[in-house]
Amino acid sequence: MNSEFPKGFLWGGATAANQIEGAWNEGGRGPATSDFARLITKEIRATEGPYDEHVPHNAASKEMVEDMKLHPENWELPKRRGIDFYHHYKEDIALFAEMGFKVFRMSISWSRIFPNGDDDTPNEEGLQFYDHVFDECIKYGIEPMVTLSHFDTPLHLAEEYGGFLSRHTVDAFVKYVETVIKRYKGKVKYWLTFNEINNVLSNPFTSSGIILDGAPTPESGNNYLGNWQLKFQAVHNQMVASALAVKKCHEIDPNAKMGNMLCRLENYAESAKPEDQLQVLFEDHFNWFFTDVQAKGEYPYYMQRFFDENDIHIKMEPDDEKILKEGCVDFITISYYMTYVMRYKGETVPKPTGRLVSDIKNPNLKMSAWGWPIDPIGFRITLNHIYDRYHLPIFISENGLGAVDHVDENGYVEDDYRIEYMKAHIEQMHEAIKDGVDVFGYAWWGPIDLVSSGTSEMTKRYGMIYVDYDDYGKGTGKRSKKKSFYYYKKVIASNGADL
Ligand code: P53
Repeated sequence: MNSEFPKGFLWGGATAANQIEGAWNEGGRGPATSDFARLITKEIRATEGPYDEHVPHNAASKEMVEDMKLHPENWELPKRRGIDFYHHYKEDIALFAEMGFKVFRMSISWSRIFPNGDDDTPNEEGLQFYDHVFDECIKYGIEPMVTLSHFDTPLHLAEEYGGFLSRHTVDAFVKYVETVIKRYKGKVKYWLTFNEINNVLSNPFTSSGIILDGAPTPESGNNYLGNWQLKFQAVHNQMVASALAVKKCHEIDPNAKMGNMLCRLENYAESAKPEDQLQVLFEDHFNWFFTDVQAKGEYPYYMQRFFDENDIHIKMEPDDEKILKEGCVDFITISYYMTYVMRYKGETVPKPTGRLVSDIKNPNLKMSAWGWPIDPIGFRITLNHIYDRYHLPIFISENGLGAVDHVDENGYVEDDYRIEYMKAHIEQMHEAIKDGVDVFGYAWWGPIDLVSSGTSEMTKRYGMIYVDYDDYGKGTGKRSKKKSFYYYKKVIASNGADL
């Protein structure tokens, strides 16, 4: 068997506008929900509980948003700063090119194009910024892959319309999509609709623009994040928006392709008890559901019982089912970070947890400093499951390790732990390809250090390029190459043969 990856394999890295750009109020950009995501440090997690359990992921209530507007000095809001990619994109893309990137996954900030999300005309300065970014990529032969919405709904749509709870937001999204696909036709061939669409369940604020009443408390935990009726309605509207985006893409640019993006949760049973395995099935359904609709174009049979027994009623417009059928994605993308352990909860009908990290530890796996289990073999398993289910080409839109890096006296980071993680995951991805799974590319999450999505920390670094900023935006912003930079460069140069 060939030790290389398939010819033309798209090696590269992935980012998101709200975690890198900064310049949140420059160039005519309007505010987005991500500008109201607060820093959640280790100290805050220690007093308020792990962020995914007690401090809801990226949540902001009406009261918090108001206070952040009136007293921004009282809040630490790192996504407003990002890593200042807005002013450094040339330098950063040159470094990606030096590593040999074939693909750069990034997102467009919707409120840079339409400051309120639903303005009559687009903001030309915002459109020009992305023209420059794409031109820079193309100059080096790097294919841009662009996420249309990555956890940064325009704030105006969130405040006035409840974000994706309203069809007004769907219409505004479609107009935005039409605008950017027309503008960047010929430059962008790969598009993705909603980043980790399933994270609506745990992250309704930044993801879907749903602002809830009342501040989260340790007691309220994830319940604070709204009821299922609300969230599944927003999900439905986003599914329709996603299908309409696929249709627009095909109409406007027949050479372009549109993919989904699922945060893949691969689940293991805690024991060989059938009940634990049943729990795996339940949890799997809540994860597959999103891709089943986006790739197969209809609601899967298993959701009906969940909806019926939980009194969930999805309001559909007359054409919705037709739109979903006609707007199936061309390829599948996933983020893969870890696996989850399931124990039976005694329910006949499942309840989605909306958890981001498993509450049951897997004793067989090591964990990252943020408690994320490291499971390369799970990656091979998950790729086989996906291909078996959809038979569509797969792109890995995210995989990576968040870690604390130490800069030595020479200003160098020897991140062998990151290299080890990368090597193990690439090896297992290769095994999956040998199994017959059609994987056409791999994007490392955060090839350059960026602001964390979940906690807004800079301390949680993913990069092969170090960025000299701390959690509070202090530092020079200087970029430097870590040991993993040279490793990834070698991997790409050998098309995966030299690991
Ligand atoms: P951070 C949780 C679990 C898995 C993926 O996450 C997740 C999250 C959200 O925290 O999100 C994706 O920065 C997301 C990226 C994000 C990345 O994973 O919390 O698409 O925006 O940065 C890593 O460590």
